[in-house]
Parts: sequence; structure tokens; C-alpha cells
Amino acid sequence: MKALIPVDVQNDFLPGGSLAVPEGDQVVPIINGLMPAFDLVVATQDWHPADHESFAGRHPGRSPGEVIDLHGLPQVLWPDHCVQGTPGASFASALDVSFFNRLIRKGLDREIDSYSGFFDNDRRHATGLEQYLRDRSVEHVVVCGLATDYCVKFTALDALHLGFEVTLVRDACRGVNLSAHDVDDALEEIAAAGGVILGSRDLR
Ligand code: VGL
Ligand code: ZN
Repeated sequence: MKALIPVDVQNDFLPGGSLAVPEGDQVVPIINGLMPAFDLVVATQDWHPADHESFAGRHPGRSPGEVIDLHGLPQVLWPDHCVQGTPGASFASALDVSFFNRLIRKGLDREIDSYSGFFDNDRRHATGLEQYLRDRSVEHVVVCGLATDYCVKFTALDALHLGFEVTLVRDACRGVNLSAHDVDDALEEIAAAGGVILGSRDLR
């Protein structure tokens, strides 16, 4: 079994959103075109409480993009984003969510961020994604969405770690690029760990 995992295709990560990913909206038609070809589609959704500690506003004197120590882990500070129940946390309106078989929410614990769809950043808590996939005999996951250099990257790396075959669909992802090479570095890291990077046209 093969599952498509669209990561965090949410309004706050689209142009005009609070944590806008450049060209983030361009992944939507590509993902809509991919979903019908999959046995399973499992989407992740960044789903933070309003007082999440990854938000720069929770740390007086700090700005988005700065890195702090958060309970022993390095944490990039972000603008408020994907607050539970807000329009910014909703899926892109053009995304055809009727193809979703399952939704995995992450980032609910205010004290720790969760880039990966599988675990929080310290791998203390599992989201249930791995069990869901194992229960359905999924061996191969195809990852796409936002953002290439954060949640897509860590979802792909954790999937590889867990022993899944992993394909990343290059044109169905966009990244933040806080530093100019972050997206390229993320793709290299995924490939080095055993992931296959393909364009949507080469997927079959
Ligand atoms: C993400 C930063 C903070 C992502 C989520 O979906 O890549 N990035 N929260
Ligand atoms: Zn987040």
C-alpha cells in the first residue's frame, strides 16, 4: 500500500497568511491532481493552541526567525500561525479535502513544537500517524506540502527512520528558506537518508 501525505497545506502557509511560504499556493493544484491516484491520503494539520511557545509573541524582546532554547531544545520562533479553529489553520480552500482518508493534527502541546507528522520534536509523543499507516499495511509514503525545510523535511526523515519507503514530490512542496539554501539542503538530506525525490510528472 502506498499513501500520500500532504503536509500542512493550510491558509497561514499560503501567500497572505501569517507564516507565508513563497508560492505555497502553487502546490494545491498539483496535490489535487495526485490524490486520486493513491490508496490512502493522510493529511497533517499544524494545530497550535493560541499560547504556543513557538510563537515569537510569547517571548518579549524576541522576533520571528530567532532561535531560542525551549525546554532544552533549539526552537525557531515563528509568527502566530495555525491557531486551532482560526481561518489560518484551515486547509487551503482550493484543496480537495474530500480525498482525505485521515487527518493527523500536531503541535497541540504548547511546550514543544512538532514539525514531523509522526512525532513531536523530541520524539516524546507519537501522533498516531505511524500506527495508522502500519494498521493499513502501508510501506511507501509519498510526501508533499509545506514547508519543504520544516514539516515536510522532518516528516520524510522520520518516515525513512521508521523504515518506510519515501518519495518526495519536489514540485508539490515549497519551503520557507529562512537561509537561502534551506530547501536545497533539505532535499539533499532526504536523498542522503534514502528518500527518492521526483517531480509530479514522474510519479506513477
Ligand atoms: C511549519 C514552521 C512552524 C511547517 C509549521 O508546516 O513547515 N513550519 N510550524
Ligand atoms: Zn507550527
